[in-house]
Amino acid sequence: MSASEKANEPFLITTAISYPNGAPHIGHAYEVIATDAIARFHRLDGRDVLFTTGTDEHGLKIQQTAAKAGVTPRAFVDDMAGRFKAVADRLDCTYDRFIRTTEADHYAAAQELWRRMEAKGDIYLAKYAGWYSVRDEAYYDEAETVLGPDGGRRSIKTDTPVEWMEEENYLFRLSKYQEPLLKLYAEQPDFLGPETRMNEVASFVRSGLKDLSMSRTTFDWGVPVPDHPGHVMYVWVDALTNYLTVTGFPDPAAPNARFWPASLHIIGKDIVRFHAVYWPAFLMSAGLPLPKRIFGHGFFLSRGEKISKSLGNVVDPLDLVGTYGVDPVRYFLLREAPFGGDGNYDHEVIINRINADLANDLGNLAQRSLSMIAKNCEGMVPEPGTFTEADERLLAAAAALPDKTRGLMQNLALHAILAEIWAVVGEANRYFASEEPWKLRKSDPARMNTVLYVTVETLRRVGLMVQPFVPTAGAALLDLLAVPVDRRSFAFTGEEHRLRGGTPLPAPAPIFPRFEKPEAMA
Ligand code: ME8
Repeated sequence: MSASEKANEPFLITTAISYPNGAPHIGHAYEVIATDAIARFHRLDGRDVLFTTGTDEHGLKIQQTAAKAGVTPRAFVDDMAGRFKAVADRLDCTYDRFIRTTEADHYAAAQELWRRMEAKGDIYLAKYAGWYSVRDEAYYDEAETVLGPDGGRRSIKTDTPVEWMEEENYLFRLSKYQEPLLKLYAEQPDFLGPETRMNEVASFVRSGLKDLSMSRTTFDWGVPVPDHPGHVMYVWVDALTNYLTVTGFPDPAAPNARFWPASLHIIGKDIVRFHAVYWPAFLMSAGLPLPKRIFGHGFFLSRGEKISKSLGNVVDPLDLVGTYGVDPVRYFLLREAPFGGDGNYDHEVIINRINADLANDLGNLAQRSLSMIAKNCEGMVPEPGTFTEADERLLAAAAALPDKTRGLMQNLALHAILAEIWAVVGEANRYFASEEPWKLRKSDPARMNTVLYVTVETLRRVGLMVQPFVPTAGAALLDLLAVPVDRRSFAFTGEEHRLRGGTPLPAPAPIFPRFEKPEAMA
């Protein structure tokens, strides 16, 4: 939630839409998992959430890749979109719509946005020439390119080959929006995060904006420009509009119309300029409200190297999940790197995280306390006696989690939320070890009951808070604590919803098994 937002407003949260010209990789997985965790958090906190993700299916690159594969662009994207959707499903992502830019309602939205910008006088026909990168679907200035070792020119920023292109196409008066954009950044500093990205974008805009090429005539795999046969929209114009399409734009009476303006666009750091410069400029031109916030997350690298097909280190998210399980992969990706910074992906680090944080700290504590209850308390939540200072301290630490995590969520500090939750888990482990309930069984069973009670009530609150991040394990833990499914939102974290002594509990079962390295990986 941005500072300017109220807790009861509808909350549209989106991922970037992926290019389906290659298979889904760990970067795509990271983005959709993080966005899902944020969406789940707000839903559990009682907000009206619309969460969308999808595929960006037009452009020359897709047309060329399909041609190479010997199929039509349509058949190609149909197949690939299914693969991206399957990954989001397998990662337990609770998107409300998987939007594909080849869908009919998206064409209608993109064409209407175009018409409004044109009606405003912001779109004009001109001859455009420049160094064009097919990979980036973008033109570069000569100064933004260098001669590569093969004698061909490349973009300095993205290291992709560029070729000289000249076409007559439509341009957007981006230059007109330089001042309004700078005003936006100044008045709404949380429009774009993290702060470093805002500084980069503001200085890019300050250095001067040139009008933007908006249509292509050299290929036809795109959304037709309305009333101008032979032109298709520049793929970014069409792609950005997906965020409006999902709200039913342009129909003000559409069921999802209340979700515009979007609350949060989650994107990677490489596409910040498109979202924080072009997108608000298009919307200003069309007279539409601007998204409240954009956040550019970092990149996941494989042992410090960029993930790329040529380096042969592309990680298939389905393989990763097959090896480690969905919740461990979600936990690892969100815990490993500060959201906004880059992360390193490494098998050893994943295994350590799974075994230390999940299996030992949380899994073992649940297993030990719940098996003691099964054996010594007739399988029911024990009745606590008077709380000691140590009991109160642990319960208070757990009770502070919802407010602490809400605060951190405002800054999208997902890794810090997990660190806070696991700090309480650590505290609970120290408490359990120092209270030694297994010794109290004979010497002071009433005190044993209290210690076990405090431990499982702490686990209940932890269980509620981990749901956005590790949904299956969170649900399993709450099942073991007999917390009814309709009492799992953050409204139930409070004291008055504590576990009740005498509630029968199911037989304990492990929630996070240890990861044992198969021979082949050792
Ligand atoms: O950019 N680590 O699509 P895309 C983390 N279609 N995130 C990564 C990553 C990595 N290694 N590699 C890519 C596009 N991403 C456009 C978006 S939105 C209107 C159009 C992120 O498939 C990347 O930053 O290349 C982007 O947010 C998303 O994955 C899709 O990238």
